[in-house]
Amino acid sequence: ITGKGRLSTERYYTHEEIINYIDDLAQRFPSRVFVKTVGWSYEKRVLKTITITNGDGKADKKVIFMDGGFHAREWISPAAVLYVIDQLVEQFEENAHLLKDYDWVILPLVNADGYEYSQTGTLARSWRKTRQPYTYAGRICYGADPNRNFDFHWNEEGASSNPCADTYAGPIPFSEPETVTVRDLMHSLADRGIMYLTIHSYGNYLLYPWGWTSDLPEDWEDLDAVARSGAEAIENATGTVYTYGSSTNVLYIAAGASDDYGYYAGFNVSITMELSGAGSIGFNPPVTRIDEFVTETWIGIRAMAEKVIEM
Ligand code: ING
Ligand code: ZN
Repeated sequence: ITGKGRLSTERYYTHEEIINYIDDLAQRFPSRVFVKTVGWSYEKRVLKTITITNGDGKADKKVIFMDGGFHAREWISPAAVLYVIDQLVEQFEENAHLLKDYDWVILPLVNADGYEYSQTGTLARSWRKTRQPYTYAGRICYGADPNRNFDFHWNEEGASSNPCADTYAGPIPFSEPETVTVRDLMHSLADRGIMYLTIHSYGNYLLYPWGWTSDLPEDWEDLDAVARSGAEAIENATGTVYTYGSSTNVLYIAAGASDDYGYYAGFNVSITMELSGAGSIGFNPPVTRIDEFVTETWIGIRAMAEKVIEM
C-alpha cells in the first residue's frame, strides 16, 4: 500500500508512510517535485520537506511555507497537509495559478517522535510534546512543547518552566532539534516568504500574531484579510464556522509559538490554523471523517493563498 500512487484519506499515516509518500511523489514528478532532508528528530527520525513547483525551473520565486504535526496528538494536521500536497501535485492544472510565481515548501510532520509515540496506545494517544527527556525533582519527564520553544519573547507568557507540563517551553529556546529545523527553514526562506502556515487542531480558528501580547502588529489588517478569506471560503463551502483574529485576542496568550517567530523572521503573513475536531477527545476524528476535514482545510488554505497572491 505504502508509497505508491494516490494519497489515502481512509487512515492516518505513520511517519514512515509520510516520508515514503513524499519520496514517491518526487520520483513520479521529477520536474515539479523535490524532496530534501532538512533535519532529524531527537530520536533520529528523518525530517523532510517537499517543495512543489510548476516545473518552469525559475529560481528564487516567492515562497509559501507550511508545516504540520507540531503537536503529536493532532493527527488530522499531517493528514490535511498531505492532502494539500496531493492537490497541488496531482491537480496541477486546476491549481496552476497557485504555483505560477510561487513555490510551496512543506514540512508535513515536525514532531515525528511525538507523533509516533502517540500511535503506540490509548495512554499515549493524548501526547502533545516532543520526546527529549528532562529531569525534574528526581524524575524524568519527556519533551518540550515545540510551540513554546521559539526564541521570540520565549517563556514570557502562557508557557511553563516545568518539564512535566504540557506547555513546557524547554530549558532554553530552541532546545529541540525539531524547532531548530523549522527555525533554519524559516531563515532560509523568509526573504522570499509571502506566507507561513502552521496546521494544528482543534477548534476551528485562524490565528495570526501576536501570541505573546494582546497588541496587534502594525499591518494586522492584512493578516486579518487573509484569515477572513480563509474563514469565508470554508463557511461558504461547508458551513463550518472558523473564528479569526490574533492568537492572544481570540484564544489565549502564548509566547514562543512558531507563527510569531515566522512573522518576526520576515514572512509577510503568518497564520496558525486550528482544524475541525471530532471524536471523544477532539483530537481524534474517526477515520471516516478524515476526508471531510482535509477537504475543508484545503478550501481554506487555497483561499488564503489566493488572497496573499493578490495582495
Ligand atoms: N493550539 C495552539 C497552541 O500552541 C496557539 C494555539 C497558536 C496559541 C499560536 C498561540 C500562538 O497552544 C494548539 N491546539 O496547539
Ligand atoms: Zn497544536
